[in-house]
Amino acid sequence: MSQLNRSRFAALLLTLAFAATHPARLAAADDDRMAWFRHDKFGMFVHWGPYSLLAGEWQGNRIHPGDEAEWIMQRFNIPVADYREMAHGLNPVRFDATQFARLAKAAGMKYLVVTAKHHDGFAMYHSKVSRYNIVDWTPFKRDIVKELSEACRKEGIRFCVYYSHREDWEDPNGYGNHWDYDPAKKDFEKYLREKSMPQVRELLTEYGPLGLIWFDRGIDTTEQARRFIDLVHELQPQCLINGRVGNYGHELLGDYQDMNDNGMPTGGLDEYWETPQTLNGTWGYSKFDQEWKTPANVIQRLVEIVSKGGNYLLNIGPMADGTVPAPSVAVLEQVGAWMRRNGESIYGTSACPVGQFPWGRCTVKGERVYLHAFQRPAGGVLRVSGLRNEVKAAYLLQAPGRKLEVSQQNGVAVIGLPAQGWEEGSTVVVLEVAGKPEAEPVPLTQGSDSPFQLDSINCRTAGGALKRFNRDGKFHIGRWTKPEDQAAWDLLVSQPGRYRARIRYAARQEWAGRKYVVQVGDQLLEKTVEPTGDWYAYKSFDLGVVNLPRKGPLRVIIRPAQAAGQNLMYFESLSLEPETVAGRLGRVD
Ligand code: FHN
Repeated sequence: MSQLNRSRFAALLLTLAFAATHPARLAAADDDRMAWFRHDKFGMFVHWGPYSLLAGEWQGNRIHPGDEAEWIMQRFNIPVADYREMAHGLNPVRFDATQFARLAKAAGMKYLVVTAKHHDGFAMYHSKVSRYNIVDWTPFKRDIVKELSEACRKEGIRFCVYYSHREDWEDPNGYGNHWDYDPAKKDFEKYLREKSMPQVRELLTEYGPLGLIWFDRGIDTTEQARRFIDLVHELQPQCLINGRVGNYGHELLGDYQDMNDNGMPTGGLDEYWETPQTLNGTWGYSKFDQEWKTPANVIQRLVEIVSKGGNYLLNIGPMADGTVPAPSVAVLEQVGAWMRRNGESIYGTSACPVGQFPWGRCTVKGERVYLHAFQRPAGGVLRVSGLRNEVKAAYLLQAPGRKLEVSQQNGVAVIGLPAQGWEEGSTVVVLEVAGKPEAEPVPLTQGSDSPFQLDSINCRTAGGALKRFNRDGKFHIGRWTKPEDQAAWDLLVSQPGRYRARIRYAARQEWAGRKYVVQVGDQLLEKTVEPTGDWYAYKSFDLGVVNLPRKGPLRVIIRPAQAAGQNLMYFESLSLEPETVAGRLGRVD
Protein backbone atom coordinates (compact mmCIF):
# COMPACT_ATOMS: atom_id res chain seq x y z
CA MET A 1 0.00 0.00 0.00
CA SER A 2 1.44 3.39 -0.80
CA GLN A 3 0.08 6.62 0.58
CA LEU A 4 -0.85 9.18 -2.04
CA ASN A 5 -1.26 12.85 -1.45
CA ARG A 6 -4.55 12.77 0.47
CA SER A 7 -5.47 16.41 0.25
CA ARG A 8 -4.96 16.40 -3.52
CA PHE A 9 -7.08 13.32 -3.75
CA ALA A 10 -9.82 14.78 -1.56
CA ALA A 11 -9.96 17.78 -3.87
CA LEU A 12 -10.25 15.48 -6.85
CA LEU A 13 -13.12 13.66 -5.17
CA LEU A 14 -15.03 16.86 -4.72
CA THR A 15 -14.80 17.69 -8.38
CA LEU A 16 -15.85 14.24 -9.59
CA ALA A 17 -18.84 14.20 -11.84
CA PHE A 18 -20.35 10.76 -11.54
CA ALA A 19 -22.99 11.28 -14.14
CA ALA A 20 -25.87 9.02 -15.01
CA THR A 21 -25.44 7.56 -18.48
CA HIS A 22 -25.79 10.24 -21.08
CA PRO A 23 -25.46 9.83 -24.84
CA ALA A 24 -22.41 12.10 -24.83
CA ARG A 25 -20.58 9.46 -22.78
CA LEU A 26 -21.65 6.50 -24.87
CA ALA A 27 -19.06 4.40 -26.61
CA ALA A 28 -19.18 4.74 -30.41
CA ALA A 29 -21.44 7.75 -29.92
CA ASP A 30 -22.18 9.30 -33.27
CA ASP A 31 -25.37 10.88 -32.14
CA ASP A 32 -26.85 11.86 -35.51
CA ARG A 33 -26.42 8.44 -37.08
CA MET A 34 -27.70 6.77 -33.92
CA ALA A 35 -30.74 9.05 -33.50
CA TRP A 36 -33.34 6.68 -34.97
CA PHE A 37 -31.92 3.69 -33.11
CA ARG A 38 -32.00 5.62 -29.85
CA HIS A 39 -35.60 6.61 -30.46
CA ASP A 40 -37.16 3.49 -31.93
CA LYS A 41 -36.33 0.84 -29.28
CA PHE A 42 -38.32 -2.04 -30.76
CA GLY A 43 -37.57 -3.99 -33.95
CA MET A 44 -38.67 -7.16 -35.70
CA PHE A 45 -36.14 -9.89 -36.49
CA VAL A 46 -37.11 -12.32 -39.28
CA HIS A 47 -35.29 -15.66 -39.58
CA TRP A 48 -36.38 -17.24 -42.80
CA GLY A 49 -34.74 -19.60 -45.29
CA PRO A 50 -34.87 -23.17 -46.64
CA TYR A 51 -34.61 -24.51 -43.07
CA SER A 52 -38.21 -23.31 -42.59
CA LEU A 53 -39.23 -26.07 -45.01
CA LEU A 54 -37.68 -28.70 -42.72
CA ALA A 55 -39.35 -27.06 -39.71
CA GLY A 56 -37.11 -28.89 -37.25
CA GLU A 57 -37.16 -32.37 -38.80
CA TRP A 58 -34.79 -34.21 -41.13
CA GLN A 59 -35.60 -37.65 -42.50
CA GLY A 60 -37.95 -38.42 -39.61
CA ASN A 61 -35.50 -37.15 -36.95
CA ARG A 62 -36.39 -34.14 -34.85
CA ILE A 63 -33.90 -31.58 -33.72
CA HIS A 64 -33.32 -31.75 -29.97
CA PRO A 65 -35.74 -29.77 -27.88
CA GLY A 66 -34.11 -26.42 -27.29
CA ASP A 67 -32.09 -26.60 -30.50
CA GLU A 68 -32.48 -23.83 -33.03
CA ALA A 69 -34.28 -24.97 -36.17
CA GLU A 70 -32.17 -22.81 -38.53
CA TRP A 71 -29.13 -24.88 -37.46
CA ILE A 72 -30.66 -28.14 -38.71
CA MET A 73 -28.19 -28.56 -41.59
CA GLN A 74 -25.28 -28.43 -39.16
CA ARG A 75 -27.00 -30.48 -36.41
CA PHE A 76 -27.60 -33.47 -38.74
CA ASN A 77 -24.55 -32.79 -40.92
CA ILE A 78 -26.89 -32.76 -43.90
CA PRO A 79 -24.77 -33.12 -47.03
CA VAL A 80 -24.67 -29.96 -49.12
CA ALA A 81 -26.04 -31.88 -52.12
CA ASP A 82 -29.11 -32.99 -50.13
CA TYR A 83 -29.74 -29.61 -48.57
CA ARG A 84 -29.41 -27.92 -51.96
CA GLU A 85 -31.92 -30.37 -53.38
CA MET A 86 -34.31 -29.69 -50.52
CA ALA A 87 -33.94 -25.93 -51.03
CA HIS A 88 -35.36 -26.29 -54.57
CA GLY A 89 -38.68 -26.96 -52.83
CA LEU A 90 -38.93 -23.56 -51.13
CA ASN A 91 -42.04 -21.96 -52.56
CA PRO A 92 -43.63 -19.47 -50.14
CA VAL A 93 -46.68 -18.78 -52.28
CA ARG A 94 -48.56 -17.20 -49.39
CA PHE A 95 -45.87 -14.62 -48.71
CA ASP A 96 -47.12 -11.06 -48.65
CA ALA A 97 -44.44 -8.51 -47.79
CA THR A 98 -47.03 -5.89 -46.89
CA GLN A 99 -48.45 -8.21 -44.23
CA PHE A 100 -45.00 -8.56 -42.65
CA ALA A 101 -44.47 -4.81 -42.61
CA ARG A 102 -47.97 -4.24 -41.25
CA LEU A 103 -47.48 -6.84 -38.55
CA ALA A 104 -44.30 -5.08 -37.41
CA LYS A 105 -46.17 -1.80 -37.43
CA ALA A 106 -49.15 -3.25 -35.58
CA ALA A 107 -46.78 -4.53 -32.89
CA GLY A 108 -45.27 -1.07 -32.43
CA MET A 109 -41.97 -2.16 -33.96
CA LYS A 110 -40.10 0.47 -35.93
CA TYR A 111 -37.44 -1.52 -37.79
CA LEU A 112 -37.25 -4.89 -39.46
CA VAL A 113 -34.13 -7.03 -39.92
CA VAL A 114 -34.47 -9.97 -42.31
CA THR A 115 -31.98 -12.81 -42.87
CA ALA A 116 -30.71 -12.02 -46.38
CA LYS A 117 -28.38 -14.99 -45.94
CA HIS A 118 -28.10 -17.18 -42.86
CA HIS A 119 -25.41 -19.77 -42.08
CA ASP A 120 -26.81 -22.26 -44.64
CA GLY A 121 -25.51 -19.94 -47.36
CA PHE A 122 -28.83 -19.50 -49.17
CA ALA A 123 -29.66 -15.95 -50.28
CA MET A 124 -33.26 -14.81 -49.83
CA TYR A 125 -32.70 -12.23 -52.57
CA HIS A 126 -31.66 -12.20 -56.22
CA SER A 127 -27.90 -12.40 -55.88
CA LYS A 128 -25.75 -12.22 -59.00
CA VAL A 129 -22.84 -13.59 -56.98
CA SER A 130 -24.30 -17.03 -56.39
CA ARG A 131 -27.19 -18.84 -58.06
CA TYR A 132 -28.00 -20.36 -54.69
CA ASN A 133 -30.75 -17.84 -54.08
CA ILE A 134 -34.53 -17.63 -53.88
CA VAL A 135 -34.95 -16.31 -57.45
CA ASP A 136 -32.59 -18.62 -59.36
CA TRP A 137 -32.94 -21.72 -57.21
CA THR A 138 -36.62 -22.06 -56.40
CA PRO A 139 -39.94 -22.11 -58.27
CA PHE A 140 -40.91 -19.00 -56.30
CA LYS A 141 -38.62 -16.76 -58.40
CA ARG A 142 -39.40 -13.63 -56.35
CA ASP A 143 -36.91 -11.50 -54.46
CA ILE A 144 -38.07 -11.54 -50.85
CA VAL A 145 -35.58 -8.91 -49.69
CA LYS A 146 -36.68 -6.57 -52.47
CA GLU A 147 -40.38 -7.02 -51.70
CA LEU A 148 -39.82 -6.55 -47.99
CA SER A 149 -37.66 -3.46 -48.52
CA GLU A 150 -40.40 -1.84 -50.60
CA ALA A 151 -43.24 -2.82 -48.28
CA CYS A 152 -41.35 -1.60 -45.22
CA ARG A 153 -40.69 1.78 -46.80
CA LYS A 154 -44.34 2.13 -47.73
CA GLU A 155 -45.46 1.26 -44.20
CA GLY A 156 -42.89 3.48 -42.48
CA ILE A 157 -40.77 0.64 -41.10
CA ARG A 158 -36.99 1.09 -41.31
CA PHE A 159 -35.62 -1.71 -43.46
CA CYS A 160 -32.47 -3.59 -42.38
CA VAL A 161 -30.71 -6.82 -43.32
CA TYR A 162 -28.99 -9.65 -41.48
CA TYR A 163 -25.99 -11.18 -43.25
CA SER A 164 -23.94 -14.13 -41.97
CA HIS A 165 -20.54 -12.92 -43.16
CA ARG A 166 -18.33 -15.75 -41.93
CA GLU A 167 -20.42 -18.84 -41.41
CA ASP A 168 -21.54 -20.45 -44.69
CA TRP A 169 -22.17 -24.20 -44.85
CA GLU A 170 -22.79 -24.30 -48.59
CA ASP A 171 -19.65 -22.62 -49.84
CA PRO A 172 -16.53 -24.85 -49.79
CA ASN A 173 -14.51 -21.96 -48.37
CA GLY A 174 -17.05 -20.59 -45.91
CA TYR A 175 -16.80 -21.25 -42.20
CA GLY A 176 -18.54 -24.09 -40.39
CA ASN A 177 -19.11 -27.02 -42.74
CA HIS A 178 -16.62 -29.71 -41.77
CA TRP A 179 -18.78 -32.64 -42.89
CA ASP A 180 -18.58 -31.95 -46.63
CA TYR A 181 -15.42 -29.92 -46.88
CA ASP A 182 -11.93 -30.52 -45.53
CA PRO A 183 -11.17 -27.56 -43.23
CA ALA A 184 -7.50 -27.76 -44.21
CA LYS A 185 -8.38 -27.01 -47.81
CA LYS A 186 -10.57 -24.00 -47.12
CA ASP A 187 -9.50 -20.66 -48.47
CA PHE A 188 -11.44 -18.23 -46.29
CA GLU A 189 -9.96 -15.17 -48.00
CA LYS A 190 -11.36 -16.48 -51.29
CA TYR A 191 -14.76 -16.82 -49.62
CA LEU A 192 -14.59 -13.22 -48.42
CA ARG A 193 -13.42 -12.00 -51.84
CA GLU A 194 -15.80 -14.01 -53.98
CA LYS A 195 -18.99 -14.39 -51.97
CA SER A 196 -19.32 -12.63 -48.63
CA MET A 197 -18.05 -9.14 -49.49
CA PRO A 198 -19.69 -9.08 -52.97
CA GLN A 199 -23.03 -10.12 -51.48
CA VAL A 200 -22.81 -7.43 -48.82
CA ARG A 201 -22.07 -4.98 -51.65
CA GLU A 202 -25.21 -6.15 -53.46
CA LEU A 203 -27.35 -5.67 -50.38
CA LEU A 204 -25.97 -2.18 -49.89
CA THR A 205 -26.49 -1.13 -53.49
CA GLU A 206 -29.68 -2.83 -54.68
CA TYR A 207 -32.16 -2.39 -51.84
CA GLY A 208 -32.19 1.33 -51.06
CA PRO A 209 -31.04 2.87 -47.79
CA LEU A 210 -30.62 0.34 -45.00
CA GLY A 211 -31.16 1.30 -41.36
CA LEU A 212 -28.56 -1.18 -40.25
CA ILE A 213 -26.72 -4.29 -41.31
CA TRP A 214 -26.69 -7.09 -38.78
CA PHE A 215 -23.60 -9.28 -39.00
CA ASP A 216 -23.42 -12.45 -36.95
CA ARG A 217 -20.96 -14.70 -35.12
CA GLY A 218 -17.94 -12.46 -35.57
CA ILE A 219 -14.99 -12.96 -37.87
CA ASP A 220 -11.41 -14.14 -37.41
CA THR A 221 -9.45 -10.91 -37.41
CA THR A 222 -10.03 -7.24 -36.72
CA GLU A 223 -8.63 -6.48 -40.15
CA GLN A 224 -11.31 -8.61 -41.83
CA ALA A 225 -14.02 -6.95 -39.76
CA ARG A 226 -12.66 -3.57 -40.77
CA ARG A 227 -13.04 -4.50 -44.43
CA PHE A 228 -16.76 -5.01 -43.90
CA ILE A 229 -17.05 -1.81 -41.91
CA ASP A 230 -15.20 0.14 -44.62
CA LEU A 231 -17.43 -1.33 -47.30
CA VAL A 232 -20.58 -0.29 -45.45
CA HIS A 233 -19.18 3.17 -44.79
CA GLU A 234 -18.17 3.56 -48.44
CA LEU A 235 -21.58 2.55 -49.82
CA GLN A 236 -24.00 3.72 -47.12
CA PRO A 237 -22.33 5.88 -44.48
CA GLN A 238 -25.60 6.26 -42.56
CA CYS A 239 -26.16 2.53 -42.25
CA LEU A 240 -25.46 1.29 -38.71
CA ILE A 241 -23.34 -1.80 -38.07
CA ASN A 242 -23.91 -4.16 -35.14
CA GLY A 243 -21.04 -5.29 -32.95
CA ARG A 244 -21.00 -8.88 -34.18
CA VAL A 245 -19.15 -7.72 -37.27
CA GLY A 246 -15.99 -8.15 -35.19
CA ASN A 247 -14.06 -10.93 -33.60
CA TYR A 248 -15.21 -12.41 -30.31
CA GLY A 249 -11.83 -12.00 -28.69
CA HIS A 250 -10.89 -8.54 -29.93
CA GLU A 251 -11.71 -4.95 -29.17
CA LEU A 252 -15.37 -4.10 -29.71
CA LEU A 253 -16.24 -2.77 -33.15
CA GLY A 254 -19.46 -1.54 -34.78
CA ASP A 255 -21.89 1.20 -33.80
CA TYR A 256 -23.55 -0.73 -31.00
CA GLN A 257 -23.27 -4.05 -29.23
CA ASP A 258 -25.68 -6.95 -29.29
CA MET A 259 -26.09 -8.89 -26.08
CA ASN A 260 -25.76 -12.64 -26.39
CA ASP A 261 -28.92 -14.21 -27.77
CA ASN A 262 -31.79 -13.59 -25.35
CA GLY A 263 -29.33 -11.78 -23.08
CA MET A 264 -30.16 -9.07 -20.56
CA PRO A 265 -27.65 -6.97 -18.61
CA THR A 266 -28.32 -6.50 -14.90
CA GLY A 267 -28.26 -2.72 -15.34
CA GLY A 268 -27.59 0.09 -17.78
CA LEU A 269 -24.45 0.33 -19.92
CA ASP A 270 -22.47 3.32 -21.20
CA GLU A 271 -22.88 2.28 -24.82
CA TYR A 272 -25.67 1.65 -27.31
CA TRP A 273 -26.96 -1.90 -27.14
CA GLU A 274 -29.63 -4.23 -28.40
CA THR A 275 -30.75 -7.70 -27.39
CA PRO A 276 -31.94 -10.16 -30.03
CA GLN A 277 -34.61 -12.40 -28.52
CA THR A 278 -36.84 -15.25 -29.59
CA LEU A 279 -40.61 -15.41 -29.22
CA ASN A 280 -40.43 -19.15 -28.51
CA GLY A 281 -37.13 -21.06 -28.26
CA THR A 282 -35.91 -20.99 -31.86
CA TRP A 283 -35.16 -18.40 -34.53
CA GLY A 284 -36.10 -20.39 -37.62
CA TYR A 285 -39.53 -22.04 -37.72
CA SER A 286 -39.90 -25.35 -35.88
CA LYS A 287 -43.19 -27.21 -35.87
CA PHE A 288 -42.20 -28.72 -32.51
CA ASP A 289 -41.75 -25.51 -30.58
CA GLN A 290 -45.02 -24.04 -29.39
CA GLU A 291 -43.67 -22.46 -26.20
CA TRP A 292 -44.63 -18.90 -27.01
CA LYS A 293 -43.97 -16.04 -24.65
CA THR A 294 -47.09 -14.29 -23.45
CA PRO A 295 -47.88 -10.70 -24.47
CA ALA A 296 -47.36 -9.63 -20.83
CA ASN A 297 -43.93 -11.24 -20.80
CA VAL A 298 -42.93 -9.51 -24.06
CA ILE A 299 -44.17 -6.15 -22.74
CA GLN A 300 -42.22 -6.56 -19.51
CA ARG A 301 -39.07 -7.55 -21.39
CA LEU A 302 -39.44 -4.52 -23.62
CA VAL A 303 -39.84 -2.24 -20.61
CA GLU A 304 -36.91 -3.84 -18.81
CA ILE A 305 -34.64 -3.46 -21.84
CA VAL A 306 -35.65 0.15 -22.48
CA SER A 307 -35.30 0.99 -18.77
CA LYS A 308 -31.65 -0.06 -19.12
CA GLY A 309 -31.11 1.97 -22.29
CA GLY A 310 -31.30 -0.89 -24.79
CA ASN A 311 -33.26 -1.93 -27.90
CA TYR A 312 -35.36 -5.08 -28.24
CA LEU A 313 -35.07 -7.04 -31.50
CA LEU A 314 -37.81 -9.65 -31.31
CA ASN A 315 -37.86 -12.55 -33.73
CA ILE A 316 -40.49 -14.22 -35.88
CA GLY A 317 -39.80 -17.44 -37.81
CA PRO A 318 -42.11 -17.57 -40.85
CA MET A 319 -43.20 -20.94 -42.21
CA ALA A 320 -42.15 -22.27 -45.59
CA ASP A 321 -45.41 -21.22 -47.26
CA GLY A 322 -44.74 -17.59 -46.31
CA THR A 323 -47.15 -17.25 -43.42
CA VAL A 324 -46.21 -16.14 -39.94
CA PRO A 325 -47.21 -18.68 -37.25
CA ALA A 326 -50.59 -17.63 -35.88
CA PRO A 327 -49.51 -17.64 -32.19
CA SER A 328 -46.73 -15.15 -32.95
CA VAL A 329 -49.16 -12.91 -34.81
CA ALA A 330 -51.55 -13.04 -31.84
CA VAL A 331 -48.82 -12.15 -29.32
CA LEU A 332 -47.48 -9.30 -31.45
CA GLU A 333 -50.93 -7.84 -32.00
CA GLN A 334 -51.59 -7.75 -28.27
CA VAL A 335 -48.21 -6.19 -27.61
CA GLY A 336 -49.09 -3.64 -30.30
CA ALA A 337 -52.40 -2.81 -28.62
CA TRP A 338 -50.44 -2.03 -25.44
CA MET A 339 -47.91 0.01 -27.45
CA ARG A 340 -50.64 2.11 -29.02
CA ARG A 341 -51.81 3.08 -25.55
CA ASN A 342 -48.40 3.32 -23.89
CA GLY A 343 -45.83 3.94 -26.65
CA GLU A 344 -45.09 7.40 -25.26
CA SER A 345 -43.39 5.69 -22.30
CA ILE A 346 -41.10 3.69 -24.63
CA TYR A 347 -40.16 5.62 -27.81
CA GLY A 348 -37.50 8.27 -27.39
CA THR A 349 -37.06 7.54 -23.68
CA SER A 350 -33.80 7.04 -21.80
CA ALA A 351 -32.64 4.63 -19.17
CA CYS A 352 -34.16 4.96 -15.74
CA PRO A 353 -31.81 6.85 -13.39
CA VAL A 354 -33.66 5.72 -10.27
CA GLY A 355 -32.98 1.99 -10.39
CA GLN A 356 -35.16 -1.10 -10.32
CA PHE A 357 -38.24 -1.50 -8.16
CA PRO A 358 -39.77 -4.65 -6.71
CA TRP A 359 -42.99 -3.80 -8.55
CA GLY A 360 -41.53 -2.84 -11.96
CA ARG A 361 -39.20 -0.50 -13.85
CA CYS A 362 -39.08 3.06 -15.14
CA THR A 363 -38.13 5.09 -18.21
CA VAL A 364 -37.65 8.86 -18.55
CA LYS A 365 -38.17 11.52 -21.20
CA GLY A 366 -37.95 15.31 -20.83
CA GLU A 367 -39.38 16.21 -17.43
CA ARG A 368 -41.38 13.00 -17.10
CA VAL A 369 -40.74 9.75 -15.32
CA TYR A 370 -42.77 6.79 -16.56
CA LEU A 371 -43.29 4.25 -13.79
CA HIS A 372 -44.08 0.83 -15.20
CA ALA A 373 -45.90 -1.24 -12.62
CA PHE A 374 -45.86 -4.91 -13.62
CA GLN A 375 -48.10 -5.73 -10.71
CA ARG A 376 -50.19 -3.80 -8.24
CA PRO A 377 -48.18 -3.69 -5.01
CA ALA A 378 -49.93 -4.71 -1.82
CA GLY A 379 -51.15 -1.53 -0.16
CA GLY A 380 -51.99 0.04 -3.51
CA VAL A 381 -49.09 2.53 -3.55
CA LEU A 382 -45.90 2.82 -5.60
CA ARG A 383 -42.83 3.80 -3.60
CA VAL A 384 -39.99 5.52 -5.46
CA SER A 385 -36.84 6.16 -3.44
CA GLY A 386 -34.06 8.45 -4.48
CA LEU A 387 -35.79 10.72 -6.99
CA ARG A 388 -34.30 14.17 -6.44
CA ASN A 389 -36.94 16.14 -8.33
CA GLU A 390 -40.11 17.54 -6.94
CA VAL A 391 -43.12 15.62 -8.30
CA LYS A 392 -45.60 18.15 -9.66
CA ALA A 393 -48.30 15.72 -10.80
CA ALA A 394 -48.95 12.00 -11.15
CA TYR A 395 -51.53 10.21 -13.28
CA LEU A 396 -52.07 7.03 -15.25
CA LEU A 397 -50.86 7.47 -18.84
CA GLN A 398 -54.33 6.26 -19.81
CA ALA A 399 -56.14 8.85 -17.69
CA PRO A 400 -54.17 12.12 -17.62
CA GLY A 401 -57.18 14.05 -16.34
CA ARG A 402 -57.45 12.05 -13.09
CA LYS A 403 -54.59 13.09 -10.82
CA LEU A 404 -53.19 10.59 -8.33
CA GLU A 405 -52.26 11.38 -4.77
CA VAL A 406 -48.53 11.94 -4.22
CA SER A 407 -46.53 12.58 -1.08
CA GLN A 408 -42.77 13.14 -0.95
CA GLN A 409 -40.85 12.77 2.28
CA ASN A 410 -37.24 11.90 3.13
CA GLY A 411 -36.43 11.20 -0.51
CA VAL A 412 -39.33 8.78 -1.02
CA ALA A 413 -42.24 9.58 -3.32
CA VAL A 414 -45.40 7.62 -2.58
CA ILE A 415 -48.04 7.47 -5.29
CA GLY A 416 -51.53 6.23 -4.55
CA LEU A 417 -52.87 3.89 -7.23
CA PRO A 418 -56.44 3.76 -8.41
CA ALA A 419 -58.29 0.46 -8.12
CA GLN A 420 -59.21 0.56 -11.81
CA GLY A 421 -57.27 1.07 -15.02
CA TRP A 422 -54.90 -1.84 -14.48
CA GLU A 423 -53.19 -3.11 -17.66
CA GLU A 424 -51.97 -6.61 -18.59
CA GLY A 425 -48.15 -6.45 -18.79
CA SER A 426 -47.47 -3.02 -17.41
CA THR A 427 -49.53 -0.12 -16.09
CA VAL A 428 -47.86 3.21 -16.70
CA VAL A 429 -47.95 6.00 -14.13
CA VAL A 430 -46.58 9.34 -15.33
CA LEU A 431 -44.74 11.58 -12.90
CA GLU A 432 -44.37 15.15 -14.06
CA VAL A 433 -41.31 16.42 -12.26
CA ALA A 434 -39.50 19.74 -11.88
CA GLY A 435 -36.47 19.59 -14.20
CA LYS A 436 -34.65 16.70 -15.78
CA PRO A 437 -35.15 13.52 -13.71
CA GLU A 438 -32.20 12.85 -11.42
CA ALA A 439 -31.61 10.31 -8.71
CA GLU A 440 -29.65 10.01 -5.50
CA PRO A 441 -27.11 7.22 -5.77
CA VAL A 442 -28.51 4.10 -4.14
CA PRO A 443 -25.91 2.61 -1.76
CA LEU A 444 -25.02 -1.07 -1.78
CA THR A 445 -26.11 -2.63 1.47
CA GLN A 446 -24.98 -5.78 3.25
CA GLY A 447 -26.54 -8.35 5.52
CA SER A 448 -24.95 -9.77 8.62
CA ASP A 449 -21.38 -11.00 7.85
CA SER A 450 -22.02 -10.68 4.14
CA PRO A 451 -19.50 -9.55 1.56
CA PHE A 452 -19.85 -6.60 -0.75
CA GLN A 453 -19.82 -7.42 -4.43
CA LEU A 454 -18.89 -4.33 -6.42
CA ASP A 455 -19.24 -4.99 -10.12
CA SER A 456 -18.97 -3.24 -13.43
CA ILE A 457 -22.72 -2.64 -13.63
CA ASN A 458 -23.64 -1.51 -10.12
CA CYS A 459 -21.06 1.30 -10.12
CA ARG A 460 -21.16 4.85 -11.37
CA THR A 461 -18.61 5.74 -14.01
CA ALA A 462 -16.99 9.11 -14.64
CA GLY A 463 -14.70 10.63 -17.27
CA GLY A 464 -13.79 8.19 -20.01
CA ALA A 465 -14.51 5.00 -18.04
CA LEU A 466 -17.35 3.08 -19.71
CA LYS A 467 -19.54 0.13 -18.74
CA ARG A 468 -19.54 -2.17 -21.71
CA PHE A 469 -20.59 -5.55 -22.99
CA ASN A 470 -17.61 -7.84 -23.54
CA ARG A 471 -18.65 -10.19 -26.40
CA ASP A 472 -18.44 -13.09 -23.99
CA GLY A 473 -21.86 -12.42 -22.55
CA LYS A 474 -20.33 -10.57 -19.61
CA PHE A 475 -19.59 -6.94 -18.83
CA HIS A 476 -16.59 -4.84 -17.93
CA ILE A 477 -15.35 -1.30 -17.45
CA GLY A 478 -12.97 -0.21 -20.17
CA ARG A 479 -11.66 2.84 -21.97
CA TRP A 480 -10.09 4.31 -18.83
CA THR A 481 -6.72 5.88 -19.38
CA LYS A 482 -6.35 8.77 -16.89
CA PRO A 483 -7.09 9.49 -13.20
CA GLU A 484 -10.39 11.26 -13.95
CA ASP A 485 -11.71 8.04 -15.56
CA GLN A 486 -13.24 6.37 -12.53
CA ALA A 487 -15.65 3.80 -11.21
CA ALA A 488 -17.29 4.47 -7.85
CA TRP A 489 -19.60 2.64 -5.48
CA ASP A 490 -21.38 3.99 -2.44
CA LEU A 491 -21.70 1.42 0.31
CA LEU A 492 -23.80 1.43 3.43
CA VAL A 493 -21.72 -0.53 5.90
CA SER A 494 -23.60 -2.35 8.62
CA GLN A 495 -20.79 -4.73 9.66
CA PRO A 496 -17.58 -2.75 10.26
CA GLY A 497 -14.44 -4.83 10.25
CA ARG A 498 -11.54 -6.17 8.26
CA TYR A 499 -12.33 -7.24 4.73
CA ARG A 500 -10.20 -8.97 2.15
CA ALA A 501 -10.30 -7.10 -1.16
CA ARG A 502 -10.12 -9.12 -4.38
CA ILE A 503 -10.19 -7.57 -7.79
CA ARG A 504 -11.09 -9.41 -11.00
CA TYR A 505 -10.06 -8.13 -14.38
CA ALA A 506 -8.61 -9.01 -17.77
CA ALA A 507 -5.50 -7.26 -19.03
CA ARG A 508 -3.56 -7.61 -22.25
CA GLN A 509 0.20 -7.88 -22.12
CA GLU A 510 0.58 -4.30 -23.31
CA TRP A 511 -1.46 -2.98 -20.36
CA ALA A 512 0.74 -4.74 -17.81
CA GLY A 513 2.65 -2.56 -15.36
CA ARG A 514 0.11 0.24 -15.32
CA LYS A 515 -0.61 1.54 -11.83
CA TYR A 516 -4.11 1.87 -10.44
CA VAL A 517 -5.60 3.10 -7.22
CA VAL A 518 -8.32 1.50 -5.14
CA GLN A 519 -9.68 3.89 -2.56
CA VAL A 520 -11.79 2.44 0.25
CA GLY A 521 -12.98 5.33 2.39
CA ASP A 522 -9.71 7.15 3.13
CA GLN A 523 -7.46 4.11 2.60
CA LEU A 524 -5.56 4.12 -0.64
CA LEU A 525 -4.12 1.03 -2.25
CA GLU A 526 -1.84 1.54 -5.20
CA LYS A 527 -1.49 -1.59 -7.30
CA THR A 528 0.04 -2.72 -10.55
CA VAL A 529 -1.88 -4.28 -13.41
CA GLU A 530 -0.77 -7.83 -14.14
CA PRO A 531 -1.34 -9.38 -17.55
CA THR A 532 -3.99 -12.10 -17.64
CA GLY A 533 -3.66 -13.36 -21.20
CA ASP A 534 -6.22 -12.57 -23.80
CA TRP A 535 -8.93 -9.93 -24.07
CA TYR A 536 -11.51 -11.58 -21.86
CA ALA A 537 -9.28 -13.83 -19.77
CA TYR A 538 -10.52 -12.59 -16.40
CA LYS A 539 -8.48 -13.41 -13.30
CA SER A 540 -8.80 -12.56 -9.62
CA PHE A 541 -6.05 -10.87 -7.61
CA ASP A 542 -5.80 -10.52 -3.86
CA LEU A 543 -5.33 -6.87 -2.90
CA GLY A 544 -4.90 -7.48 0.84
CA VAL A 545 -7.03 -6.47 3.80
CA VAL A 546 -8.88 -3.18 4.20
CA ASN A 547 -10.80 -1.76 7.12
CA LEU A 548 -14.40 -0.73 6.93
CA PRO A 549 -14.04 1.33 10.11
CA ARG A 550 -17.59 2.24 11.07
CA LYS A 551 -21.23 1.76 10.28
CA GLY A 552 -22.59 4.11 7.66
CA PRO A 553 -21.75 5.40 4.20
CA LEU A 554 -18.44 4.63 2.56
CA ARG A 555 -17.26 5.32 -0.96
CA VAL A 556 -15.03 3.00 -2.97
CA ILE A 557 -13.28 4.28 -6.09
CA ILE A 558 -11.02 2.65 -8.66
CA ARG A 559 -9.04 4.70 -11.16
CA PRO A 560 -5.79 4.77 -13.12
CA ALA A 561 -2.96 6.24 -11.03
CA GLN A 562 -1.51 8.22 -13.94
CA ALA A 563 -2.49 9.09 -17.47
CA ALA A 564 -1.29 6.77 -20.20
CA GLY A 565 -2.10 6.12 -23.83
CA GLN A 566 -3.68 2.74 -23.37
CA ASN A 567 -6.49 1.11 -21.45
CA LEU A 568 -6.04 0.34 -17.74
CA MET A 569 -7.81 -3.03 -17.62
CA TYR A 570 -11.14 -4.67 -18.35
CA PHE A 571 -12.48 -4.49 -14.82
CA GLU A 572 -15.14 -7.02 -13.86
CA SER A 573 -15.56 -6.84 -10.06
CA LEU A 574 -14.15 -6.02 -6.66
CA SER A 575 -15.24 -8.13 -3.72
CA LEU A 576 -14.85 -7.24 -0.07
CA GLU A 577 -15.07 -10.44 1.98
CA PRO A 578 -15.25 -10.32 5.78
CA GLU A 579 -12.08 -11.73 7.38
CA THR A 580 -13.21 -14.04 10.14
CA VAL A 581 -11.26 -14.26 13.38
CA ALA A 582 -12.17 -17.34 15.41
CA GLY A 583 -15.43 -17.65 13.58
CA ARG A 584 -16.47 -14.03 13.81
CA LEU A 585 -15.74 -10.80 12.01
CA GLY A 586 -12.33 -9.33 12.62
CA ARG A 587 -12.57 -6.00 14.43
CA VAL A 588 -10.79 -2.77 13.67
CA ASP A 589 -8.15 -1.91 16.24
O1 FHN B 1 -26.27 -18.79 -34.95
C1 FHN B 1 -27.11 -17.68 -34.97
C2 FHN B 1 -28.55 -18.02 -34.72
O2 FHN B 1 -28.98 -18.95 -35.64
C3 FHN B 1 -29.35 -16.75 -34.81
O3 FHN B 1 -29.23 -16.18 -36.09
C4 FHN B 1 -28.87 -15.78 -33.77
C5 FHN B 1 -29.59 -14.47 -33.72
O4 FHN B 1 -28.96 -13.62 -32.83
N1 FHN B 1 -27.47 -15.48 -34.02
C6 FHN B 1 -26.59 -16.62 -34.05
C7 FHN B 1 -26.12 -17.06 -32.76
O5 FHN B 1 -25.74 -16.04 -31.92
